[in-house]
Amino acid sequence: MVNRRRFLTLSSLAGLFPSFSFRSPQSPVDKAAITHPSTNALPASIGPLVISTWKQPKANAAAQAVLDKGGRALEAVEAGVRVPEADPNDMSVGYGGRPDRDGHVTLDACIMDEKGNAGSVTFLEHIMHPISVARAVMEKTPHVMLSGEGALNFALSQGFKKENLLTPKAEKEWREWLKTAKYKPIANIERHDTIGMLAIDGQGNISGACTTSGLAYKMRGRVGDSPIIGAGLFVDNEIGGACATGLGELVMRTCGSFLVVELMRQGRTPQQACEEAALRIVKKQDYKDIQVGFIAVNRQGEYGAYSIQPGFNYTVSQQKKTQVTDAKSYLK
Ligand code: SD4
Repeated sequence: MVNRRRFLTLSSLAGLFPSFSFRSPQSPVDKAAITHPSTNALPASIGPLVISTWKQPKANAAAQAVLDKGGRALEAVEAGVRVPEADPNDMSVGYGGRPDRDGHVTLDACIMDEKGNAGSVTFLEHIMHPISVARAVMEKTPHVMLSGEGALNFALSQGFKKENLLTPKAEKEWREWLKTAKYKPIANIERHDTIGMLAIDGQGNISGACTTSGLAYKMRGRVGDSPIIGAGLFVDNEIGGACATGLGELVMRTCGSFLVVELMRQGRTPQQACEEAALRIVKKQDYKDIQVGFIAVNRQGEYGAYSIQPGFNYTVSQQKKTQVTDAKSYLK
């Protein structure tokens, strides 16, 4: 009976779509449809483009400087996100980041290139540029992700310097927080600056980077979405790239950035894909006081952004112009 019903559904679909062919799960993949990423150059007119989460004109400028000299998108995103990593006033990333509830600054970062290579570090302490350690994981180890002590030891073996990342300002705020120690993230009040950055270079190749100190006053050992390939960042050179920011737990549960890229693969524009991924979260999870934002770019150089709460913005640099734009949001 079930089989008959399934057969009827399939045959009526076939009637509606004469060119529709049914593929059994065992069917071989259509190899002709697979293109090699490096053969997929963009039309030159699209030109280099950089898009970042939040207000990041300095980071975008550093990325653009690399692209203007003909550099790779991978070099550009690394150079770009290193700017907030070294900025003590950016309290969601790298040096000066807010610590965990025990007063330790622990960092998460990942990077992905146009060939689908990926590198990531999680729960990394004492290293100012986790994005460069993530790149070294990608390029110099057979692994994708290193964590905690192992990530630190690897970084030191690569010549990275051990530093104290807790600034007096971040320590003072943390000690203030300790007086009540109520842990509850509040959308856009606990200021977010986590940077996710996507770039398209002059060759039409796409890369992305994401780096953060994670949620302020998180439990020790907590890792968010930002260093997780497919959650905080995903790039597929044949389609485009996406980054997420906000409460990582909600992004991880929905494989947010991977979802955005897959929705673009199915034909959504970057804007539609960001909206649909955010709606997926809204539909399944308690989002009322919680922020999640997505940015995305496709191979045609179209981009989009969307968030659950108002207050999310993003920075685009293209043809020597940089613009910060408020993203559309689900709640008004
Ligand atoms: C996290 N997604 O650790 C990060 C936080 C963030 O801007 O994006 N802050 O969950």
